[in-house]
Amino acid sequence: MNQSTKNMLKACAIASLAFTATDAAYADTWRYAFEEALTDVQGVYAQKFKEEIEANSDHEIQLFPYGTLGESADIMEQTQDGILQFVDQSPGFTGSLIPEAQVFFVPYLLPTDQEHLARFYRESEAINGMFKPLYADQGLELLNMFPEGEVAMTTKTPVKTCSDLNEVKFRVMTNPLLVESYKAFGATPTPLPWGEVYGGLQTNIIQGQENPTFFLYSTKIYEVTDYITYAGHNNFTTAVMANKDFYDGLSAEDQQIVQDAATAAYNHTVVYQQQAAETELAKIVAAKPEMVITILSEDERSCFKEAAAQVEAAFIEMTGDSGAAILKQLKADLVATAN
Ligand code: 6CS
Repeated sequence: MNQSTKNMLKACAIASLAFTATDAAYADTWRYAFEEALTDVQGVYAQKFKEEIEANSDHEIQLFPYGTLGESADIMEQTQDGILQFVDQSPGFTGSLIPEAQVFFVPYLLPTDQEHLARFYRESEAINGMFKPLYADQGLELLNMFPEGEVAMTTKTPVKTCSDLNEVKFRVMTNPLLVESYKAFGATPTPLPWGEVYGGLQTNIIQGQENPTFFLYSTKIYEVTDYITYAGHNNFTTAVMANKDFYDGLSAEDQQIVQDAATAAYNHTVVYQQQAAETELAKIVAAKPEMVITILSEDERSCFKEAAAQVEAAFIEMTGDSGAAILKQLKADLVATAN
């Protein structure tokens, strides 16, 4: 299918959604789009959310996995416009809309311990208190943020230290702080939507990217890179939200059903994703035994850790008092949920 046919089909799909969504507040089919496949972590959350809503109400959830309605930026726009009722968009993309959401890209801010992370996202005041009004300002009701696993760098050449990233065009999600981060790591950051990553690596337009392990397997990124490197510098954060006008228009009972479904989906997903990194890494090794997998030593991580201070300063510069307050609270929340 050529690009103009694809664009036309997408336009038709969106037009038909818009047509049937005129009474979204009263309809009992709610549309939910996310950035991954049905079997990926966001899909696991979405399926549980759907199961809970449908078990506890007469409403139906229609799921739109990655690619069915466009890129991450497209599904956010459709949610803000009220065409979709729910969306999962990661701060990696939301950072350009809500600059404070870039806090999740300060390297080494988040721990790698997944149980700590599961407590942190559930209980954090920064997430559940301070971020809510920032999302609300963009017409979004923030329901949950949750972890998808430690991110690994995948490259065509070995990475043992920052200087190995010199001249590497490294794909990042489209937010300015991630660009700062990979600049500080010594690479040439290249912001791109997800759909351009596999082809970009295949044609050598880019030579590296980062993502959690399960995604490296499910999207076959291991086919177009030869080295997987864990520096412990970040965990992938994602967020689920509703269109705020739609949410505010629900009855108190329906709002409670949505909140309960979000809690159930969260609890289900944090358990699921804890084992995903290990099982999916084993699948990569089985599919490509020559893949070189490296966990950097403390020594090897030192230049990445040193770069973190520069990225944190850039975050404060970009977001001012509001970002500084969120960062401070988030650090306190991490300490409070440590055990
Ligand atoms: O790197 C990305 O763009 C994608 N990574 C994940 C794990 N989920 C969705 C996102 O589009």
